[in-house]
Amino acid sequence: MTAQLTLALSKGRIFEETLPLLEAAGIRVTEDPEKSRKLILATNDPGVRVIIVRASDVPTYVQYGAADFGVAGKDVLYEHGGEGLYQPIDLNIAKCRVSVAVSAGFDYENAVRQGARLRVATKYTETARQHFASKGVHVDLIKLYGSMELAPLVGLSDAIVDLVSTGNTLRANNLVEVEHIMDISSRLVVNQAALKLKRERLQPIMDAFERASRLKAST
Ligand code: PRT
Ligand code: MG
Repeated sequence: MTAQLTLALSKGRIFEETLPLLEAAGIRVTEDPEKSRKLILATNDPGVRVIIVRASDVPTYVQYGAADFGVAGKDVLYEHGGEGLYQPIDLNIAKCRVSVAVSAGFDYENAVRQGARLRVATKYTETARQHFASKGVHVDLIKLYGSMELAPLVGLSDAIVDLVSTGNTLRANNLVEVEHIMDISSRLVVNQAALKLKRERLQPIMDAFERASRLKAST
């Protein structure tokens, strides 16, 4: 009997951008998470199933072994801490950056120079805490779960720390990017026990992902 593998993915860009990598491993997901309400999806391979979870929950499912492997952004992994996770491959997908942004009229440089205490709204409190600590900037962090771009517009905060890809969302809300904190892409994460116990099943998939993502990086 061969072991069953469970892969944790989030709906949306991570699911979409992981499909070609799965394809390279000969795995096709036979249901569309945008159309179905099912949270457990079958594949053409009876030994592999996909579970659909919130992007920020992927590391947790894999850490506890409820999923053997998963795909998560470095933004999410950084906040989670990576405990219990083996992170073998940078998949080069779902790329963006974490930045500091402020309202167009706010003089960020000056506020920092003056040593002002800044109010910063973000979902990424750990990333933000480290960033501002390393710059010696004092901040009050306000934890949000979404729509960070709104916070400076209504006076909740002076700045936000958020993901930026095209910059369209910032522009549409009259915000400007004032600092680039880090580049983001998604990584394959594997449960450490599963890596030992199910290596025979996991290794060929990991190899296919590695090849496909290297190809993608070079184009
Ligand atoms: O939506 P939900 O609250 O369930 O979770 P999530 O927002 O974390 O999930 P999802 O699927 O939106 O994002 C999953 C992962 O994709 C993130 O953890 C990142 O690693 C990666 N990623 C890549 C992005 C983006 N690009 C991105 N642009 N995640 C979010 N965005 C958002 C960003 O937060 C901002 O609101 O898109 C907006 C900015 O985009 P631009 O193109 O207007 O700059
Ligand atoms: Mg989202």
